[in-house]
Amino acid sequence: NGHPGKVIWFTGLSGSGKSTIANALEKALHAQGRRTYILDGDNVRQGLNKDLGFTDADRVENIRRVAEIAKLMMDAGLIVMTAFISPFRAERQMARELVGAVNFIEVFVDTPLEVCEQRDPKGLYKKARSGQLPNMTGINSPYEPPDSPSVAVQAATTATEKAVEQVMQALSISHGF
Ligand code: GGZ
Repeated sequence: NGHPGKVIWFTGLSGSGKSTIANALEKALHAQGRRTYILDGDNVRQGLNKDLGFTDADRVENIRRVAEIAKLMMDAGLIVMTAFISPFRAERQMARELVGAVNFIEVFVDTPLEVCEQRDPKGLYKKARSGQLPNMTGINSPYEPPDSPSVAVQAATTATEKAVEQVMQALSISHGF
């Protein structure tokens, strides 16, 4: 079943719940004694990728570097979760090919824009709506939903623990976990 490590690639809008589900999934994996790491904006965009913003080109480069790091960490035997918007199909496909399809689980956190916009914990959607933030995903920057993700979570109407079960099930079915 491929590599002992895996890459669980979350994709979805800002505020969709990617990090929440990744963190809950990490707890479940730890309970099974597995070693994990979560890559997200907080630990990557503040450091390695602090030269990058939110233009299309910068997002492409952000995701390219994230995919490369995820692969290295997977090679070290970790279950790596990535929680980035990763708005473009082409870059997610690139990540899948780099990591190897057998080791790659794509999780679409499919929360409607209206719900994300209502949550708006950082006020980014409001800023974008009022014309003060260019390139906000879903407002004035595109999001391309996956065509055939391993898992699609309706996070607005699904309890986090249920979402974790969905991902765990996908792992066991297609990856021999
Ligand atoms: C989207 C933005 C933007 C713009 C700042 N568009 O909800 P958050 O705050 O904590 O997560 C979002 C994060 C998105 O960064 P990613 O690295 O995941 O994006 S990508 O995969 O497209 O490279 C959001 C915040 O950064 N943020 N400005 N204009 N999200």
